[in-house]
Amino acid sequence: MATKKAPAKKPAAKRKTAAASATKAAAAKSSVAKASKEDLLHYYKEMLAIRRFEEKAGQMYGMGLIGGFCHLYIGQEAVVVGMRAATTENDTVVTSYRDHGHMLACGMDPDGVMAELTGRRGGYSKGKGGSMHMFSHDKKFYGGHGIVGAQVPIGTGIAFAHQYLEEPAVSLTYLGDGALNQGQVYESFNMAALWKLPVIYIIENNKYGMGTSIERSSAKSTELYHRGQAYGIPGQQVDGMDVLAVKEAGEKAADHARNGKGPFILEMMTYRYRGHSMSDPAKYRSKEEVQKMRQERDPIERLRGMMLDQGLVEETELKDLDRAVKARVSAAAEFAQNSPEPDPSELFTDIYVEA
Ligand SMILES: Cc1ncc(C[n+]2csc(CCOP(=O)(O)OP(=O)(O)O)c2C)c(N)n1
Ligand SMILES: [Mg+2]
Repeated sequence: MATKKAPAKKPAAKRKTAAASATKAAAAKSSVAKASKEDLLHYYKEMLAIRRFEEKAGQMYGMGLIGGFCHLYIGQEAVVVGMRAATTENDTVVTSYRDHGHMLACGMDPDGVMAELTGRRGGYSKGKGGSMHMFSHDKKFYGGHGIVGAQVPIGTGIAFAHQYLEEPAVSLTYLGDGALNQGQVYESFNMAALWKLPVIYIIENNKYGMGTSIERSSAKSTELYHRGQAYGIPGQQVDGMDVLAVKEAGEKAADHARNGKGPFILEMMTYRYRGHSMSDPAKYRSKEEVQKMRQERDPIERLRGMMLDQGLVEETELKDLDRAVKARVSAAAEFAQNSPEPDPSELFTDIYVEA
């Protein structure tokens, strides 16, 4: 029987990236002029609130008040805050286990998030879900998923629901650079493009999937925004450490998805300062690399410097804001610790939804 010969692979160097549908890197340049002082202060406060919340969570984990898995978002704050600024309250969010920042950016109550982290009754899942399992139908946050890449078909399904129900909403589906190598991501891309679903795939490229660098896990290009090319999905690479650049790119992507043009991919170039989770050997990157990123690219310091340089705010105004944010986070930690643990009778409740 004659067998079909697989076409010979071109040598890697000769294989070209036909970036036809992908717009070229980082078009978005920050422009303070486009945002009001109130807007800028709001973004600053939102990013700072996530940073302080996560620092507190890290501290409480160290004190044994939080158990199980806990993945901190420190360093990546500009991504969710910029995307939130670019979208509406009708838009839905789904993400991975690195999810506390997404919840806070969606407007979820820090008390409920911290209480869930500490396994208390006042938590979003009554203390029975923990860090990776919180949801808020009210705030349109659909998890919090521990299986790498599994949130992508879910986000695509939510986009299908938006289209089917004729809702003017976009599904913001966040995933990591590591998750992008999962097969179900590409099944989702195909369906989303085929049915022109209103979804934005936001790749948070923090350069590592646990201890594996993007260079070690990519067969060809380490630029991820053109991974939807085979399906005709446009993509853009964005400076994910610049909240204004994120907002600008997010607006463009949301406009595309909301107006029936189908999915869009945003590759956010970002960085996590802490380990993958609370246990991390930290052997896969140097301290200098982390330090350099913190010093040169930090999204909060960058916005702070920008506002001060332009004379938009006084140091004292920012200090007052810092104090208010810290006090809010302390109150959340207090609430969590004062909330009782779930009653043993709750062990088998909320497992199945009766339909
Ligand atoms: C299907 C599956 N495989 C492996 C794991 C173990 N795992 C947890 S997180 C992770 C790395 C994912 O990295 P990335 O998508 O870049 O997200 P980041 O942690 O950087 O936010 C892996 C391999 C898992 N949870 N699920
Ligand atoms: Mg990653």
